[in-house]
Amino acid sequence: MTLALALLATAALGAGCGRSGGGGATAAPSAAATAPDRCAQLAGLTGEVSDHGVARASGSVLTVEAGDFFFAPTCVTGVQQGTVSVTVRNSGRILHNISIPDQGIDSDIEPGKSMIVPVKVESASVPLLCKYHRTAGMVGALIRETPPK
Ligand SMILES: [Cu+2]
Repeated sequence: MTLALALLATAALGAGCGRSGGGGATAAPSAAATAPDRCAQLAGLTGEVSDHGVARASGSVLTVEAGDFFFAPTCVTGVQQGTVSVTVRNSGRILHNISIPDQGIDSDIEPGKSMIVPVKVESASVPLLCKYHRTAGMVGALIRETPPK
């Protein structure tokens, strides 16, 4: 199932690069359809991903919304290397959590509250998750700025 979706995603991305997209073949808006695939692929996210899009970091200010049951944006691209401060705001109606196990980050966030989490961005992609709703696809990632070649 997951593999099939990934293959579909790849095919959709390939089609999106050309201008041949006739539209109407699928009900989903093309932007929404391609962004999550790209996000999951870039970040190497596996399993269920409740995708709420890709957004670029604006300087060192990163804000991620934790909703029921997703992170939005799900992938933040262009994140500076080093330690960044990520503001996670729980816009949902229930308790959520921001966890980055590799970095010992595991913080609960009450509904309506925000939390600023210092995150080390060294690798190309730093996956994050809500430990309570991971299986519901409440995952995301910070994707490092690609160094100029
Ligand atoms: Cu959650």
